[in-house]
Amino acid sequence: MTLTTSGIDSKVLISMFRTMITIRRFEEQSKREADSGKLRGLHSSIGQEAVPTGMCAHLGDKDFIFGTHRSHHHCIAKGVDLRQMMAELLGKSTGTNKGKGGTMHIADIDKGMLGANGVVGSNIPVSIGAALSAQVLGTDHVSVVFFGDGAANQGALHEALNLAAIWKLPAIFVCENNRYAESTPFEYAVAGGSVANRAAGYDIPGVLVDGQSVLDMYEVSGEAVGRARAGEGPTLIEAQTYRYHGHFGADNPLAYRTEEEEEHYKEKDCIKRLTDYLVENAIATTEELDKLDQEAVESVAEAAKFANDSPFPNPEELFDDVYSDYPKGALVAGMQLDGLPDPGLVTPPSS
Ligand SMILES: Cc1ncc(C[n+]2csc(CCOP(=O)(O)OP(=O)(O)O)c2C)c(N)n1
Repeated sequence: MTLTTSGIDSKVLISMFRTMITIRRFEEQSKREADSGKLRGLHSSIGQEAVPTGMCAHLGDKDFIFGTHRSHHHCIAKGVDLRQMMAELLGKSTGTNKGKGGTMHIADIDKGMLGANGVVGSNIPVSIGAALSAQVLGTDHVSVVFFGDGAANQGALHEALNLAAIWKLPAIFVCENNRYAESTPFEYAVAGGSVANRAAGYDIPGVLVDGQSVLDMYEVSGEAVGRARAGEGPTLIEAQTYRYHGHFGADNPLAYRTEEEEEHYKEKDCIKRLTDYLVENAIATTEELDKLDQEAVESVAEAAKFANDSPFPNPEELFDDVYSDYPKGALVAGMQLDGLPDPGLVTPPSS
């Protein structure tokens, strides 16, 4: 291990650079696919790469994360396969969800990515269920939920914070405050001026962090993950970040914010800052980082080719994987559900 001035192993720093540049190149390709009409409802995460990268650098496949409608960066940081992701974006049968989830509903259980979700705030209570499963099973796995500043105003956050606090669940709440919920400014919609401050009401740590600094994100995430693994309970993190594009690609962000504001945040770009740090501290050369960038471009291009060449799902498979066969042998977060009553789920119509 080679510790740097930041106290972070140089291999971890390079790995985080690779993750962030891969997210950016993936999102650029996603936009090209959307512009050519093959993908609808793209919510770009460009600008926010450091938030899940700094957090997921502390997580393994057995730890859980939950995302939002804007979750490509979460998935990539957690190690979801780029080819399967891009195929999912294009609705192809080779996608993570066999093409039935699309950009807003990517999930990969094997990687611990338990789901993006288009319903704002909905994953917050689900995430503490996963945290509870880890506690009941006695593992040291943690559950992390990412959500936006808009979602922070959903009552579900408060219910989940309360339960996680009283039961000391291994849960981490990460608010990605990108300053807008669609076009509504944070200052207008969020009382008290901070999401992190809300932790005080539950007597848990609330941390405000520069979400455009992957070094800072890595540090606060490490503390939160350490607390959760040690049985010391949840942490609420508010990462201040910015989305460079509009809410979902078809809106004009300059209708509700200024070019000066956009420039202000772009000057603090997370990839540029890590690049400068790595070069100035002789951890990597510009040429080495350019090579990693080129590798990211190539793997994204390969993912796009794979996705474009893949078939759409067979219409006969429309109802496959839609209705669960729970409780017959179903596994939820590693928990066997045998013996639970038959919930009498609806069977799909035959025609
Ligand atoms: C329950 C619910 N209400 C409203 C919407 C419509 N909607 C989609 S995204 C969004 C804004 C969410 O803002 P935020 O949580 O800050 O996330 P961001 O888009 O900034 O990443 C809204 C209102 C929705 N999908 N679900």
